[in-house]
Amino acid sequence: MDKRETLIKAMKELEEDELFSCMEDLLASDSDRWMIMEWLQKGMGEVGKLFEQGEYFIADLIVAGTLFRKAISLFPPSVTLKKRNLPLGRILIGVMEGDIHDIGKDIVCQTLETGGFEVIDLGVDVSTEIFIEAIEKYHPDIVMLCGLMSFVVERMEQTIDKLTRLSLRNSFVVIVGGGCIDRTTSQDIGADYYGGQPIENMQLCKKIMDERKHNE
Ligand code: B12
Repeated sequence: MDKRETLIKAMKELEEDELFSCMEDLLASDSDRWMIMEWLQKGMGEVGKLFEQGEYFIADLIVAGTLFRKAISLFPPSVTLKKRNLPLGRILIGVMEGDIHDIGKDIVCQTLETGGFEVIDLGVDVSTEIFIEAIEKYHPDIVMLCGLMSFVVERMEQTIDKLTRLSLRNSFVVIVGGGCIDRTTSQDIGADYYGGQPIENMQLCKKIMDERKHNE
């Protein structure tokens, strides 16, 4: 079995020793962190499938989440750019009400901060009202709505609608992301963009900020 298969299988089967020995080898060989992350995520997807099939229980999801976080904490710290005088832009981010999955959101935040953005993280289970209060308080350039549970797509749409009705919608760009949504649905619910994977999302944010500065 190659390293990719070993890592995915160890994540899927929640084999801690195997997972960390494989991580050690990959890090020692200077493998790309985004590639490792993708493999870990694939393993997480398999965990999700086993949960759906009734073979895994909620306790297994908790173990999977803990192992994933521990695995990615082994990456050497990224060179942070946030010490520059001005951040590239201000981003407000939160996981929609009813959803407490935050591993993906945290990776997105970390990537953005490393890339030089100021990130205001509202955490998980964030209601429309909390988003509105925070938007009025912080005046972000970009608002990111996140979720993994399918039902939160409707909440994303309701939140975007409410922001439009309050005439707040034009002052920032809305990006949606997380496993609950895809590009097509993001357009259906009135978001400006679908964020995709963290690096792609950061590049998108840089492009948005360039355009905003250009239009000032
Ligand atoms: C770990 C896990 C948990 C952990 C979460 C721990 C934590 N602190 O986050 C715990 C145990 C808490 C949990 C609970 C539950 N879970 Co759960 N969970 C998972 C699991 C296995 C992995 C999720 C994960 O962290 N993946 C790794 C991260 C890195 O990947 P990611 O989230 O996709 O993020 C990446 C991208 O999507 C993107 N991204 C993420 N967010 C954003 C945001 C933006 C703006 C952008 C641009 C990009 C972006 O970047 C990330 C990095 O690449 C998934 C299975 C799966 N296929 O995802 C199920 C899954 C999400 N859970 C599920 C369910 C059903 C539940 C529970 C209802 C179970 C229960 N009966 O109680 C509860 C719900 C709790 C709630 N109300 O939210 C279902 C959801 C079904 C659905 N579609 O609605 C899934 C899909 C499992 C399944 N197949 O059935 N879960």
